[in-house]
Amino acid sequence: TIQLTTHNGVGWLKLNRPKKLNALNETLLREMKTAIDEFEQDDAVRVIVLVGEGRAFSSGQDLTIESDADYGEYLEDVYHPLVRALFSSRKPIIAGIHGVVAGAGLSLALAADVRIVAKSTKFSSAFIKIGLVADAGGPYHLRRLMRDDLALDWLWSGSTIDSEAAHTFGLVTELVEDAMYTERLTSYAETLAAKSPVAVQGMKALMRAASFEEGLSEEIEWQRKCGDTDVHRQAMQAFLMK
Ligand code: LHQ
Repeated sequence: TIQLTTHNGVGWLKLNRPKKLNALNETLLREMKTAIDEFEQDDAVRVIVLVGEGRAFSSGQDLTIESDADYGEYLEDVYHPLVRALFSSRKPIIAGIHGVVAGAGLSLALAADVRIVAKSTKFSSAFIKIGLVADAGGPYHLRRLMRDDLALDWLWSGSTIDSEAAHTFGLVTELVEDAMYTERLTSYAETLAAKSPVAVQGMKALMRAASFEEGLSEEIEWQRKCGDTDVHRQAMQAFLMK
């Protein structure tokens, strides 16, 4: 239900249940978690990209789940290990979003570091329409990205918004014409993968620093490591030579 490929330093994780618009079932979610762990360990993967096969990124939780299941247990056991793996990954995670993104599919996309979005994408908060709260870390990430009142207004309404509105909300890193979307996503990911992995991962870590002082103390370590890379030394030499 997922498809993994590695090319030019990019690990592609494609949700692959196109007939169900990549609805998230237990098998798929567990496979995703394992894949993220594998990408994290694999030195050939410098950047992770999440995408969906077919006409959507993801329609959210597979609603053929038994409605008398204990959703709390399901979240704890199936979603939370995955969203923790995404949150704690040292590598950049890019969500490539097209078509439709709904419910828990939206939560996964919001867990990525950046979102490259095709213009025709529709964003659906979905949850309230079936009487549920937003889950899978979605509210946490929404709070970082957009105003609290607008986030609540959107989640309470359950409305579907277009990509321009999502961009205004702060949910979109880069909006791309549909015709250019795949090409742009690939070049974005491969360009990032070609940069110094220590500097790229360090930037991410420092953006996550819990406080000003923690940031300062962490940058000491990161800049020391970066200063000791060939990429840096060669770039300095090239600058001084010119
Ligand atoms: C689907 C789904 C789907 C199964 C399309 N499941 N089959 C919830 C529960 C428990 C615990 C954990 O957390 C959660 C969190 C959540 O994620 S709640 C939100 C769940 N998602 C939704 O409520 C969205 C449901 N889907 C839709 O509203 C529509 O399908 C959208 C607006 C996404 C797309 O509409 P259309 O473009 O008109 O496509 P479609 O509805 O015709 O769907 C195509 C097929 O995919 C269809 O199957 P079929 O066999 O009839 O061709 C759908 O049944 C299936 N599908 N979403 N979530």
